[in-house]
Amino acid sequence: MLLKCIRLKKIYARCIFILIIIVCLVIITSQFLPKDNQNNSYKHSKVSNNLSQIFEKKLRDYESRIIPNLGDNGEAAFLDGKDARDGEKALKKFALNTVLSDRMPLNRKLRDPRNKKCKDFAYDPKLKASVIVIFYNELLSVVLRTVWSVILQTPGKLLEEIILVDDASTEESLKGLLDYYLETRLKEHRIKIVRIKHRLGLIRARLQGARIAQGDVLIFLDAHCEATVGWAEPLLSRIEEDRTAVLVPIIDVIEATNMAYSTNGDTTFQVGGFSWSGHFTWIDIQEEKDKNKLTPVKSPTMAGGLFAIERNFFWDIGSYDEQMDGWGGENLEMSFRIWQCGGRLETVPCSRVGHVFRDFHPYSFPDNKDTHGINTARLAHVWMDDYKRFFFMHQPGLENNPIVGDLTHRKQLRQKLRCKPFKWYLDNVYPEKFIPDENVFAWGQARTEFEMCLDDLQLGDDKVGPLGLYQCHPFLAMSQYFSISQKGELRKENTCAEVFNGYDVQLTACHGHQREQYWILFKNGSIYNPAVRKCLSSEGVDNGKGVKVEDCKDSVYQRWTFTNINNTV
Ligand code: LR7
Ligand code: MN
Repeated sequence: MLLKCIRLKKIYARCIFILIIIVCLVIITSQFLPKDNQNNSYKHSKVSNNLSQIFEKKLRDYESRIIPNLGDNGEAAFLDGKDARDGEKALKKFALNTVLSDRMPLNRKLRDPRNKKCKDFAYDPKLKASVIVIFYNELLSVVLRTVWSVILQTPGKLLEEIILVDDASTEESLKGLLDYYLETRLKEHRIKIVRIKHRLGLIRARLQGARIAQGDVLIFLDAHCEATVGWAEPLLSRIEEDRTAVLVPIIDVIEATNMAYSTNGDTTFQVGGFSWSGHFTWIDIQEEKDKNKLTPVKSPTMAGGLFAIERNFFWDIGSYDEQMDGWGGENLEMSFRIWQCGGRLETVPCSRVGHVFRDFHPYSFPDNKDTHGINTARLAHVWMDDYKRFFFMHQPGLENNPIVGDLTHRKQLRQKLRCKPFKWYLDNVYPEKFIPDENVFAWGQARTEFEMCLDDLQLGDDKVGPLGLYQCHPFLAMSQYFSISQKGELRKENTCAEVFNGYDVQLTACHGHQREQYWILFKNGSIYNPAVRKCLSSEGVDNGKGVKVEDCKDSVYQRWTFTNINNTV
């Protein structure tokens, strides 16, 4: 009996001992567990005392290495010796000189890049902005410089909050250290952090930020931007005037090599266009009346990373396509949707923000999926009506591909909002956009009797190179798609055949002034260039080489047959 009692006591003691150990373990691990892993926390979480000391030391070390005034006024900055060499290496790895960024003050002062006359506008908006900055594995100093620039350049009464959205970064410094920085260095500012547990891609990450925003206006920024003086006022004022206006600042370049803030002068800027391959492009302002304007200018599309939109309007007009993954396409989707469904997109010349343009993505994508292609296929199906044919000529593999996903909701949205057709958009918003098979004299393959076709030889759309000759493909591929435009250009989307030195034929940017870019297609199939009084010829041209112009004669080498001829133009 006694023995039994002693044994029981021992068991009790053991149990209690184990219990105590478990409790201790729980307490210890909860101390050390990074708080941000626990939840999609909306307020940055308090950093524990132990970690505080570590972070404080890290930040002090970091701050002591900052070189005062480096990069001030947005001037190019340079480091010497090993730092310079490390910077070069970093540039290759991150597409950004991270070494330099880490040594530059986080609150560097930029010069005012605006046109002087912008100061004459007396903006006095009553609206407040929620600035939403999304990031995935960005450099901490670059993210913080973005935050600082917003704080320094936005009057307090116009700034409701800054919302940082961490799209499940794996970079350690963006976790507790960032929280600690905000808690200690930017305590008095309203900054929230949304921590996403599993990477959502930039589209859904922006949505997460928008969901908790409380300001009247949402302003989205990439996490490597610097706002400049007076950037917010004209955006908010314009939205106050018209809540359906979605606005883009002039996006200046922060050089990835030396962090210089560089502009294209203070009057010239471009607006957004698109290519049929589904990419955003910069285009010149077409209408004379809009050139050199300082008030908002119509823009057919936007780049996507930096824009302001009234918060309720953002939701009313369909926010984003939540089924878009990763990166890309959402900018054109939103651009088309805004115009087609009753809003407008404008560039605001008196608002300027710098953006670090990187040569490549310093991050990888889960599953290596072509999210840009898939997302663009989605938007093509929903918004582009029959004009999607051009996109799918570039991406035939995506046309009937289930990978594109279900589109029911987006199509319903388009109906619900009674959005206009894509043709309306082209006619009214972007009339200068070249449509390869509309209002043209001829289009398709231009073939000779020897089954050889004009071919761009895979020349990039912004490059200059020979107008080539290649075996005709059995189907109409984009590389062999040429048109004779109403203006008499022999062209592709943005490049036109031009005669050089009276002999050579090159594809080069269409300039619209005709001369050596002017061609006449005769009934007998000859393509004549009046400026040099010669005809396009394939005589003696090898497969994959450039065609030329020669004196016109009745020759099989000078006869071209287009797939389609339009007699009505
Ligand atoms: O999975 C990801 N999750 C993210 O949160 C991948 C990226 N991101 C973040 C990233 O950290 C960055 O802050 O998303 C932001 C944009 O990514 P970038 O900077 O790599 O994109 P980008 O500047 O090369 O690309 C442009 O096109 C994109 C298309 O999806 C987005 O719309 C970007 O916001 C957009 N950037 C701009 O418009 C800035 C001007 C550039 C131009 C032209
Ligand atoms: Mn960017």
